[in-house]
Amino acid sequence: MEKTLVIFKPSAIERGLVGNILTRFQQKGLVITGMKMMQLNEAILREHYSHLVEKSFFPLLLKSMMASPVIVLCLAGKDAINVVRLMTGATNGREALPGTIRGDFASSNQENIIHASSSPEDAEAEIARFFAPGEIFDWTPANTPFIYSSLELN
Ligand code: IDP
Ligand code: MG
Repeated sequence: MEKTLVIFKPSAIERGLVGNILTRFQQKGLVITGMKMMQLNEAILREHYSHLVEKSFFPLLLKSMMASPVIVLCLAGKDAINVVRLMTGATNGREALPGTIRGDFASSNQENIIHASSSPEDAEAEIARFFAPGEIFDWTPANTPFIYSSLELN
């Protein structure tokens, strides 16, 4: 199954949204294969957001992402990267569609509740960035035949 990385940002932690968002992922049929709380620092954020380090808002983004511990999550499922991005919604919470996580919980470009990997290359690098190999559990829930048809499970 494809894996993707999600970060519950300080905006999710501070606002008590962890349970709600985790429930959404579980209801969708995504499988938790790794989960832990950690305090991010500037070094890991410069790597994670390397595409944004030159932006004028980057210092504020750093501060925002270090404002509290975060929870990192490795989710598995068929097409999990795309499924989770669709559930996440547009970057700016004011433009994210209702029904998406950002559309339902965010009103900001920066304070937008979760991070989700945006490509297979990013997902692989991000999972390795935030998890040691022994922290990811490859397991198959017993309910899998009720989540996917046998044709979808090859
Ligand atoms: P994404 O999280 O939807 O993939 P990216 O463009 O990769 O969006 O940006 C990473 C994060 O940087 C966003 O989730 C948001 O927290 C922050 N960010 C992006 N653009 C802006 C901006 O214009 N102002 C403030 N923060 C921004
Ligand atoms: Mg991104």
